[in-house]
Amino acid sequence: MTKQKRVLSGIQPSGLMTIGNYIGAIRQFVAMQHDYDSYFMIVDMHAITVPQDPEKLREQTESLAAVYLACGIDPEKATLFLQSQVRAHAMLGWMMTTLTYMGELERMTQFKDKSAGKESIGTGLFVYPSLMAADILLYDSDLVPVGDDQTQHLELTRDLAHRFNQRYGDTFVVPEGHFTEVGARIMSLVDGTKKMSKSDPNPNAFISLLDEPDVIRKKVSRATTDSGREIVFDRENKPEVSNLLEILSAFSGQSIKALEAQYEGQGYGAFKKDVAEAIVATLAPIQERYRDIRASGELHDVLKRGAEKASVVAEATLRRAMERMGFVQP
Ligand code: ATP
Ligand code: LTN
Repeated sequence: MTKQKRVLSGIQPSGLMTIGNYIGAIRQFVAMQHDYDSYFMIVDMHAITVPQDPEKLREQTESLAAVYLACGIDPEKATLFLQSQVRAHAMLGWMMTTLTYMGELERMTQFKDKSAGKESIGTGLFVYPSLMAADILLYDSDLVPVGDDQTQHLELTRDLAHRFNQRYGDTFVVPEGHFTEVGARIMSLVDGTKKMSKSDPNPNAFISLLDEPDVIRKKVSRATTDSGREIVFDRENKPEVSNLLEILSAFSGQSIKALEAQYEGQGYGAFKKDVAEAIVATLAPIQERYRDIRASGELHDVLKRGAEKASVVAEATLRRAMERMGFVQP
């Protein structure tokens, strides 16, 4: 029997999960857990690269763990864990930081976006990609499913793996990114040129996985659209309508081509209604499971078992890397 390939990914507990995270990330994780040896984590150490209120961080971390489970991650199939509960991330993160060049980090668009206009920028935000590289390399990950906003970070991870392997001898598996075609980048509902983001200060810009049906309907009906009438996919000239088409396609399973044909000659009103209802229908059962999981108290057990399993793999890789780099072993 050939060894199953290993998949690993992570999401920050930096706010309520959006439908962008669902389409671009979680939905893929759920599908992949059946065919791969899967590790999914909540990257709480990445979340603190911008200021977080401790109580809120704890709540958001638990909420995200429950969302993973509610969306269909099965802890019997996949290892679900908190990054901060596997200490090897901090150590390998530091080792990776020492291999990373300033110029490489200065080029990262996520850093540029998140630091723009801020006066005091934590150095953690700057070295974030080196920690992400450690997250991935610790598990000998073959595939890393992420939205296309993570392309640069993944390229750096591959470069760092090569650099380490060249300097110290073959140590790390060089991972591949795995990007979805439909929905790789869901855009903000108020600005079709900006990514939908759970940390957007304007709640009308995103739909959270836990939004009530009426809130979803309201947000979609108020979503920005251009003054034309045509429902066609044209990212350049009609970014907002294209985004809604992409969302409807992801939630209904119909191709964008088929949707364009279906809505030919119709106005935005009926189209937006269908977009909202497709989202509501998918999220209703997820929300119900979410409430059950939060009420059951099973979360801590699942996370504890996940961290134990992840630690075994991560510690073995860390030991190998430390030895190669020249640390004295106990
Ligand atoms: P933040 O606002 O805190 O930066 P985020 O909403 O961008 O958060 P992350 O935690 O950075 O989300 O990302 C989790 C996963 O979801 C990643 O794989 C990312 O690529 C994916 N993702 C995030 N936003 C979108 C989006 N708008 N469309 C598709 N995928 C997305
Ligand atoms: N940077 C990613 C989150 C992240 C991640 C990872 C994703 C941190 N470590 C390891 C995949 C693998 C983001 O902002 N979406």
